[in-house]
Amino acid sequence: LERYNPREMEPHWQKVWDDQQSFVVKDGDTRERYYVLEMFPYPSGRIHMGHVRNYALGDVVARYQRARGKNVLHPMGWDAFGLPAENAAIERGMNPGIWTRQNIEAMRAQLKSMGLSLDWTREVATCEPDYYRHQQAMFLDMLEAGLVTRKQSKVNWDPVDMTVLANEQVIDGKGWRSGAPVEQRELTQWFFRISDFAEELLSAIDGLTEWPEKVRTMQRNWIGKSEGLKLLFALEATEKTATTSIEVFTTRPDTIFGASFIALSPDHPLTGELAAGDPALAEFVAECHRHGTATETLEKAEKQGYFTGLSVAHPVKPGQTLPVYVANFVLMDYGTGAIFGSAGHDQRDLEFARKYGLPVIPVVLPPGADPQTFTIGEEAYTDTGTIFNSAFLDGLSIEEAKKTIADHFASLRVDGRPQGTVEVNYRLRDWGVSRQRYWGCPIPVIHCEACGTVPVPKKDLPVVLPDDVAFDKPGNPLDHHPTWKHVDCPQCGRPARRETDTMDTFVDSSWYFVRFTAPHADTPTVPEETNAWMPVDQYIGGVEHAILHLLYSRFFTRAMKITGHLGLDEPFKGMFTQGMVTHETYKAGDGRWLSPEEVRVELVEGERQAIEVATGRPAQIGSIEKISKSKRNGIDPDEILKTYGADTARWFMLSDSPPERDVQWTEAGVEGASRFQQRIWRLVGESVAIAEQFSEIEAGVDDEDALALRKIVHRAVKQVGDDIEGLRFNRAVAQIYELANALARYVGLVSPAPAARCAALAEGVERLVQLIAPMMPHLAETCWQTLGKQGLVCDAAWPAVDPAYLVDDTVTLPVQVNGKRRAEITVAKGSAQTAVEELVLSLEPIARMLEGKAPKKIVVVPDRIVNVVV
Ligand code: ANZ
Ligand code: ZN
Repeated sequence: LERYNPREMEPHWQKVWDDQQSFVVKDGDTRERYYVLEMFPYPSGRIHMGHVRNYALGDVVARYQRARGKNVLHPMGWDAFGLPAENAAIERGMNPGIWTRQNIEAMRAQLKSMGLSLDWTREVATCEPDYYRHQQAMFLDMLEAGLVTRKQSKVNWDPVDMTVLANEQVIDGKGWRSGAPVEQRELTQWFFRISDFAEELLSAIDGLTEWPEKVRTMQRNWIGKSEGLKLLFALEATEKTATTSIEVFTTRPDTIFGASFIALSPDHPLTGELAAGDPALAEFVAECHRHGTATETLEKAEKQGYFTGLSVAHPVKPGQTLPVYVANFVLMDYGTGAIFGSAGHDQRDLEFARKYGLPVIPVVLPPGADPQTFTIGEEAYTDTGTIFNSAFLDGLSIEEAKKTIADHFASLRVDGRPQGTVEVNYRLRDWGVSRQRYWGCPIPVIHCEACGTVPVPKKDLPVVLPDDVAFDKPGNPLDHHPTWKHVDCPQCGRPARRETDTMDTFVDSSWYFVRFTAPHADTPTVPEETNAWMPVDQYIGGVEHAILHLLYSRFFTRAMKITGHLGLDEPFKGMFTQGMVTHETYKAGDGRWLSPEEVRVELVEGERQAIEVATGRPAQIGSIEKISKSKRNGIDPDEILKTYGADTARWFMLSDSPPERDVQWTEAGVEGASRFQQRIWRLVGESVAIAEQFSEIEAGVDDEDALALRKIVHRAVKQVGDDIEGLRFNRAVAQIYELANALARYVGLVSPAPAARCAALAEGVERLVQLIAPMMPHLAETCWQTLGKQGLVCDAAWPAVDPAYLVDDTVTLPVQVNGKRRAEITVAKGSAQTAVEELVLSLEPIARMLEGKAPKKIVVVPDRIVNVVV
């Protein structure tokens, strides 16, 4: 038998699937629908190993659900707008559109060579006017529905890239690409009002039962609900301002007796007022603005304060006052933009107090601690305990104290208002979608001096990005374009200016999964079609998208519902986040990182030793790391696909570790997968050869070995199905390995053999081929054909399981002839009557007694006894 040749067979089957449109959703298919989706890729130019893993996982689900008789939607597209295309344009002088479309071509070919069961007729690319015109239409609908606002806001400004950065793009206070220190600027921007949905997005998480708990927690934390108190502090009389009180937001009013200062945000109105008459304060504020707005940045930055000279009355210690500072760690857009500091029980407050010599008064006593001796050292005490040093709160728990103090302040008045009011706050901010960039979806509005902001009439959509743009100047090429932004106002007809901001690419990816349900429609969705497919039954992707992409998609789905495009709230029923692909790292003696191709790993006295191929010198084998450019430990999927074929790569991705964990790519692992592929091929060849010795395989009666094999086979079918449904692909793979082993052992046993044995083998091999089909689809098709089966295995129904074979125990039945015990048989518990009868008649002692005659009667008491009457 010849070796299996994936290089020949994989393109062959890919063409067959293509020609037969095997994975195209058919009109009028009324079977139960199943929508499986993997996160669509950014067309960077080449697929990476993370894609291989993601798409291998999704394809198993898709092919399995097809085999289960579902009408499966499994589409693919391109998240095609974004900064890298623009940077490539700048570096190579190439239009971002050309660069992107070339990359899509190349990557589509790569994905096709993976043999994924995708419906390519539904492909969408977010950079095509055919896609983004619908996004523009929905933007207008959202604008009308009050889901969009335009407001001044502070942004992270990258002075080198000349763009606004999302908080996630600010790393250690620097732009993620330029590395330049980020500044703060005020700009008028477009926002989606996601914060109005904070409570709804939070409470609906409870219903997402098919999501990983980890992701649900990340979503909850991001929304960041906190319940606390708004508290008014009366200012001591001063010349510096007419303001008479400061309002703070606190989640820990129970620590009020430990208060030692008030701090205002640098952007607080009162700060601004004071700074106008205090140049040193103005300079302090300016210094604060030289840092990014990212919370992370602020948290890491050293705590800085400026004493305003003002003070407030201590609200629970008559006659005492608290100094008012401006502090860099107080954000204007959270709570009220002002806090009271309780240094004993908040780390930031503690650092601040220590730095400015303010008192540290502990008011929460840890369980079992001695109130006489308990002090705060380097760390604030933030755990549970009993309130002390707090007059009427003494002895209460934190929760009790919170209630008591809330009631206390509710009944007092400052400036004619209740001094304390209960308040819920969310960390979730409105979603700023404006980007001062070319390669994105144009925001469809026009600014007119007379009419203000005017929506582009829907009949004028799409607002198409111009192709002829220049990147010779920093900033947004749409701004510098000679004609594009100059238009007439749709309302008054006077010369007006197009909005040159484009949308955040997270908008594009917030509804692509919806578009796949009606990718060619003239409207964003076709409600009957869309609602029939949605929600996505199983979504699979990287955990790096577990927060923003999913949250924005959940919001956008709601926005689409409100604007009449969709009939549901939650877009993803099942969510799965896969682990990363890792690889060993290698370093040359001089510290250079070496790529896996540049080293050869040998066994030297039982130890693995890397040798740099070019120099022949030993290299160091480093730690196992996520594949990255900087460590040069990348593996090019193209090389793997060429060398081993798609099935091997897919098999290895599925086999090695649970899909939610990281998988380490190793040569040895891939080699093993490749050997297994050949083993299956040999097994199929052997079983065909054995079958050929019998012109016709009749069912016959299984003997003990055949029965044992049937059990293994049916159990494997059951468990592989269960494991795939539970997304435990590595366990499914392990089951298949075991099945292959059992079949190989049986081949040794069976030849030459009675027909029944061959039938058991034939069934086993056929099932094996069906079980590997979702994972190694090309090999499976080849085997299917070799076995002489009709049609394609990708169209074959998932094999049925005979529950009789799943019964764990066998039973041994005494066999009587005319009431006298003559023999015994061992059968699976609950075996069918006829199967038992046949088996009994084939027993040697019984056959001898019958002397070729048929018995008068056989009585089978299931699982008990067999009586033959002659
Ligand atoms: C006094 C206090 C004492 C606080 C204590 C904490 C511990 P979460 O849970 O995230 O909502 N805070 C309020 N507004 C702020 C702002 N704009 N910028 C920075 N910090 C702000 O956090 C609420 C707590 O964060 C509030 O409770 C407040 O400090 C601070 F032992 O008030 B706390
Ligand atoms: Zn006008």
